Amino acid sequence: MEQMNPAAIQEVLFTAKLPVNLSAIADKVLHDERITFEEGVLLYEKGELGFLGTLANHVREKKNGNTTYFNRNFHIEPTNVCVFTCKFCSYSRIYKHKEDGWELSVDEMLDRVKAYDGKPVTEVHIVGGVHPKLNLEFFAELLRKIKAHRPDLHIKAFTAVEFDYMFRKAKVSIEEGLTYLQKAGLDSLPGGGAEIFDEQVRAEICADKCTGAEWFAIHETAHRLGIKTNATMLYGHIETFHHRIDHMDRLRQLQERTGGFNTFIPLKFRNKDNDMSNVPESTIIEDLRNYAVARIYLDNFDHIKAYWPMIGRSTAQLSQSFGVDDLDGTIDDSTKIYSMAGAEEKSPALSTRQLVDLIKQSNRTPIERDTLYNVLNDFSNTAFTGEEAASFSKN
Ligand code: V47
Ligand code: SF4
Repeated sequence: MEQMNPAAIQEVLFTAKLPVNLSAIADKVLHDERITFEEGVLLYEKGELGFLGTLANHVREKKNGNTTYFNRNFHIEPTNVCVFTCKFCSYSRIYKHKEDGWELSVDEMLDRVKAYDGKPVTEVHIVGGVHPKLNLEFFAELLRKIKAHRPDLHIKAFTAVEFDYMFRKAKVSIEEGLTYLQKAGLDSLPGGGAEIFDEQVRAEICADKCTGAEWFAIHETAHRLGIKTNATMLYGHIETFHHRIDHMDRLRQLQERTGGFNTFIPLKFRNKDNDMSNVPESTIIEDLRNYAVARIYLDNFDHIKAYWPMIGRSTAQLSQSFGVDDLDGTIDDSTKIYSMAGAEEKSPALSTRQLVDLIKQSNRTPIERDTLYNVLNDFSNTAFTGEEAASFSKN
């Protein structure tokens, strides 16, 4: 796919007879200038899908060319028991039906890791509920055992919400807690728990868990310790466009200071079986517009990731023309947090071959990355045949 030059894009946009303020924003984006908070809100309010996609695709291709990244990972969810009561959560079981709660021991989780022995996965993603009985030492032991078993497996683990609770209970500072877990084997942090940073929205949808400021304190400390992190945004519920830009603006500011974020992951709110089931879900058009605005606004983030189990395979394909350059991983079918909330993919497993095909069908170049975006394999010319197809598709 060949990239159009900024002048050609400008001409196309000009013939579309844009309002003056939108064409001024287009001009800035095409000349690599940062857009303001107000301009971000205006993009959400006035930007048509095609307009936003054209600009976002320009930024995406400038940063990442035609590449779409993926990684080979698997998820472990230690427990779905949680002391918190986020209204959007379909997964936590402490206040609801405790009988379908689960809680894995360290050895059970190690067995899940061992199930991938000999398979070409590079990352384990560990996130779960906040169980009142599991503590810092339990998780440190888990990390140590995983590293002892498979030292090259990157461990991306625990949201700021889990850390906040763990460190308070252990009466250690964020720096002490993260350093301790880093020594035990923690490599990077996923982006969960961010939701929407605005204090009033948080009070409405997740009043009792860590605040936005606490989320930032954990991510900033991680960056200072050399630990890369991700950032998410749960969108499409009660928040306004202003709240979304405020969320991204806070992230853009921290990224400016530390450069410690790997990727931004918009998470579409799903409304099945939770206390916000009365809130309608966003349309696919809004999902694509949201990826595009994120790509344009977060000019200091290298990557925008679409979490395909949440939005489904077809939207994941489309998203690659609206700023997305990363489709997360092959994962497996053990991830419950989304399927329980009504996500598109009930059993979200994609083999490497299926993920590669999905990217190729979108005319993008499939590149396997590790967690830190080092390139591992270019799959553009890989023919999956016979035994190779079978072995690749195992994870
Ligand atoms: O913080 C919970 C979200 C997040 C719902 O860093 C929901 O690579 C939609 O952060 N509808 C946890 N979303 C998962 C997470 C994540 C996922 C994939 C990749 C990475 C990464 C991180 O899940 C929570 C919350 O925002 N969530 N319930 C729901 N009903
Ligand atoms: Fe607990 Fe996380 Fe669900 Fe909130 S989103 S209730 S913190 S599991």
